[in-house]
Amino acid sequence: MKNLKLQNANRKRKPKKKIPKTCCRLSNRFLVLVSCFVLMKTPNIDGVSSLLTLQLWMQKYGYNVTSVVQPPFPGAHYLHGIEYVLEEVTESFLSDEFVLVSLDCATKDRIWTSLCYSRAQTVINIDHHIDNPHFGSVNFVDPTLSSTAEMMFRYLQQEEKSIPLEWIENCYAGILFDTGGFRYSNTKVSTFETARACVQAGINPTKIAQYVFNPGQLLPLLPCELPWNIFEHTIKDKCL
Ligand SMILES: [Mn+2]
Repeated sequence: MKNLKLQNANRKRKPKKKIPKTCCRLSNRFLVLVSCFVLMKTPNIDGVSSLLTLQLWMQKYGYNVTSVVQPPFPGAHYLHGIEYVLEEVTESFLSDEFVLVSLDCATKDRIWTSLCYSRAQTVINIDHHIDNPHFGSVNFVDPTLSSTAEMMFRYLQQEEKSIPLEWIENCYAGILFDTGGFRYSNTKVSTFETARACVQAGINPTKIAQYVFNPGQLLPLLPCELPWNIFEHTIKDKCL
């Protein structure tokens, strides 16, 4: 009986819309990915990590993707794909038709940058905030999940046969950040299930926790294409 209930719950969770297919249908292959602005000088790791994961995912399908993230990046330098992002874009850059994908933005007013939003013909809204008013042309909004990064991981699980470890590391960092290390009230049984799947896939939770909660304040901005193990000792020496 319990198993049946679980199966039904899982069936309910399955999204009707698929992210790559939706992008295909709406875009002439030019996508602009954006997240929200933050007042503090620390980056919103959930927004940036889910954006970068989607960027890597869409690049796999041959999309021309431009990602725009509010600087500074140092606190997010460890995320995979951060080397591709721009701080802002000009009006002339946005003169062609494009589809805007907004990640982790509770309202359209929080999108970085507002120019990207005002110039977009179509908006795909991917978010987990309960008060999200579904401002997109297409909306993927799931307030039952802890974070946009967790949403992204669930979509990847449903839509991809195998997920690169780098993408999972990004997602796990976002989940860890938004739950405050599994301490906030958005931490649910399902959050631990997702975290379990990430660890089972091979991520190193200790290492990612070091990056999320001690993001190398004293370290220079290191090139993120370096593999994780090159940083490990440096992080241990300087931060712990
Ligand atoms: Mn979030």
